[in-house]
Amino acid sequence: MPIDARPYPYELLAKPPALVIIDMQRDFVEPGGFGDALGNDVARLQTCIPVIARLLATARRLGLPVIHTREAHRPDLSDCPPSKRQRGDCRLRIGDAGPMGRLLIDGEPGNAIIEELKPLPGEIEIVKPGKGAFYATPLEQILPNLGVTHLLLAGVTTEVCVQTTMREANDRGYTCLLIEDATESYFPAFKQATLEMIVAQGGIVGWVADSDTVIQALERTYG
Ligand code: C5J
Repeated sequence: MPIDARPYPYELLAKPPALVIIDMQRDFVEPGGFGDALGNDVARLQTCIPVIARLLATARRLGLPVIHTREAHRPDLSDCPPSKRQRGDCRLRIGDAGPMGRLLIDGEPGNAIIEELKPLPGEIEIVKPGKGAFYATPLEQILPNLGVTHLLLAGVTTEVCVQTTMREANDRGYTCLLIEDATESYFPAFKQATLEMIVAQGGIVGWVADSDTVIQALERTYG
């Protein structure tokens, strides 16, 4: 049963797609984190939390593989290029101490995935030093082991880590769909532009659909 998507229906196979939830961590969605230090209005990102929570509950109930990602650097910053740390004109930089611990550092309270979307034991959590989830991570080995060919993407931010990951996956042959109300950006125009870029030219990067449509199709197909 296909998902009614743009630019045309997205086929669901007998083997279910994986739900990939990008960087739903306190550092991006809560005041006092990395996103806030860069001068963004983090409240904008919070609107997609209940949507992703519904998708996550559906994926768990239907037995879809779930992959969470988290942008993080080692405490010694050995995996953080100086060019990334120096970027921007911010009060606090990656590795500096903020109200939720050191910004964007693995193991700090502010780097954790938010409580509402916390991974269950056994779910895969990819810790990534870059914007894309394939760069310097084991994701490239994990997906073939799961037998997954199709990815449903959600998370933040649409035009940075979500789009980078979707493009990386598309180049590796994965058939990707971005769930449009399950992703958000600090910049509404960038979100909209990303959605349009993905579906342009016959779906040059993949497909886009809303969460109700995705959930209904998943329930009909795998329920
Ligand atoms: C950013 C992300 N925006 N998760 N990271 O730096 O999109």
